[in-house]
Amino acid sequence: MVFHLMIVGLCLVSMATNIYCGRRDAKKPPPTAMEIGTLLYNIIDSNKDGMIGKLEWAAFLDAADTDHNDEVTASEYVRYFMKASSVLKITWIHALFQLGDFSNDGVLTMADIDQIVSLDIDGDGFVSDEECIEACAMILKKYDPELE
Ligand SMILES: [Ca+2]
Ligand SMILES: [Ca+2]
Ligand SMILES: [Ca+2]
Repeated sequence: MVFHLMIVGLCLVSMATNIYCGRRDAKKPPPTAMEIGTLLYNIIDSNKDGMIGKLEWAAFLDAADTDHNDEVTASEYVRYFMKASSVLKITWIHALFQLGDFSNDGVLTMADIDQIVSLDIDGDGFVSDEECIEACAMILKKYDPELE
């Protein structure tokens, strides 16, 4: 009898611990705008060298363009990033879509990529990660004022 009570007691303790740990996980602070920008940057920087070259932009467009019409719509874009990372919110991905759509026609194409590449100040064919992530963070905060 005493033994049984001990088992029940142990079970209760372990359940309580599980619940407590679960709650603690849920309280994990949300990512900051800079962290989200970095995350998005790293997804496109496929060879992880801290720079996004034109070929990487092209590869990204190709991967996101599920119906292969050479245009990436907002929903193709959202689907691609939601698959790539589970912490991203649709609002953030939409904000970044606006940032990349330089021609403002609602789709991302190589013409937009040419514009992004033209942000490359020193002309080495790469847009620096700092500039890119800062631009991402700025627009994220504009669309989601709760972000830090
Ligand atoms: Ca790269
Ligand atoms: Ca498409
Ligand atoms: Ca466009």
